[in-house]
Amino acid sequence: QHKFWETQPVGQFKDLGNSTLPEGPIEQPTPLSEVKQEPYNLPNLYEWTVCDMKSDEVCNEVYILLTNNYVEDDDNLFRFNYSKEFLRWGLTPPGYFQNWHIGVRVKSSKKLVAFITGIPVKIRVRNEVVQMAEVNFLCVHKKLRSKRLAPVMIKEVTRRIHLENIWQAAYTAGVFLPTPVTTCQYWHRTLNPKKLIDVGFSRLGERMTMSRTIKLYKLPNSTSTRGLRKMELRDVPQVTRLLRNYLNRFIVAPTFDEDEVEHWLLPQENVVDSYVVECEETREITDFFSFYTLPSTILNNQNHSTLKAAYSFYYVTNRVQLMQLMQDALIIAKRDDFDVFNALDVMENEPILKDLKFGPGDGQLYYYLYNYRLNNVLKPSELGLVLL
Ligand code: YNC
Ligand code: MG
Repeated sequence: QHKFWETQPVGQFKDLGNSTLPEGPIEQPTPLSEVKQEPYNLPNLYEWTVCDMKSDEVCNEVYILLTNNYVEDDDNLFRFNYSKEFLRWGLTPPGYFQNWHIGVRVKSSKKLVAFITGIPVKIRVRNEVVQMAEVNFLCVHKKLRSKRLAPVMIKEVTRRIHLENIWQAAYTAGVFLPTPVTTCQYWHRTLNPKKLIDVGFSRLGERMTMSRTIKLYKLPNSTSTRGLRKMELRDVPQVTRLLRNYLNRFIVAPTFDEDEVEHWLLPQENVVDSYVVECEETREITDFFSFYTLPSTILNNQNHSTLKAAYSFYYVTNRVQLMQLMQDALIIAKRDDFDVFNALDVMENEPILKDLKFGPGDGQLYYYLYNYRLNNVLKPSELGLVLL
């Protein structure tokens, strides 16, 4: 069934529901001297390369590979189009390892044909904070598919992570593998109905006209939360405290320090946006939300070439209801010309999505942990982790 995944320290299908197995690491760390010191072998025409994402030239090569070969929806209408600035941001958080940004080139032409990345992250699972890697952006050029290159890429990134004395990882995928921690769903809130219908992202509902649809998705012109403003550098300590505290309510969630909050949440144009609610009397920050910018290329449409999508990221609610905070996020995204606002059913999202006129997407997003067993499958609402 899964010739590769059956050999890996991940929860296996045959062990599902077997509660005699202990929670936690599946395999113990080995001494670093026993970790394989040389890279795995690639087929002869190819070679490994480390991708320096701070180099404009290399970043552009990665961008081109992903733009043409990365994740598409089930109907092949759209393909993720991560921007260069986004890729650089997503891959260079505090403490990142450049040699976890792994490419494969054709030896003769030096053309970049495959990619995989890891970044370091501390993730709390119940009461245990575990140093992990987040593995993402696995991509093999369309012409090199189904040649078992992906397992070599995964083993190589694993080896380099082990060499930093890190033994666990978190990752998400649209494919079902042994075995998900939880299964999530994307929900989509239409902001620009006409365009979404034109490009086949959504359809006109039954007995709906375009003008009724436009009216249905209309939003107020201005936000309703008093004291709402863009996050600034000076907010980092307060946002860090709020977020650390808020994320404690989930079974699996990252723990961010101030440097990480600055990196992941300080607004960057066309990459990430964050807003805080500042109490007008005390000047304290009470609430906060963020979203990232991830456009998709629209494949084969005469009139439109990109879909501008916002993705709900981390947030904290205290004084303000999540429903109101998220509605303000929609209003801001609409003002900033996004076509659609997406959110997973993680954290406390699920109960508010329908009321805010989000509709469920097709396809699932599966969350996985490498070398860490959980006794039960989690509910999406028990998860406080959002990957890019
Ligand atoms: C996938 N997405 O099951 P079995 S998500 C993990 N994640 O192995 P081949 C995947 N494994 O089942 P292809 C996977 N997709 O036989 C496939 N696999 O055991 C497994 N698509 O390899 C698959 N990006 O090379 C099978 O397949 C084996 O040529 C087959 O290449 C796959 O980034 C892929 O969707 C995905 O570019 C590269 O289809 C290719 O098809 C492609 O014959 C479009 O591979 C883009 C796309 C995936 C986005 C992502 C997360 C990746 C996580 C990888 C696992 C990390 C584990 C933790 C490592 C660190 C550990 C520590 C410490
Ligand atoms: Mg392959």
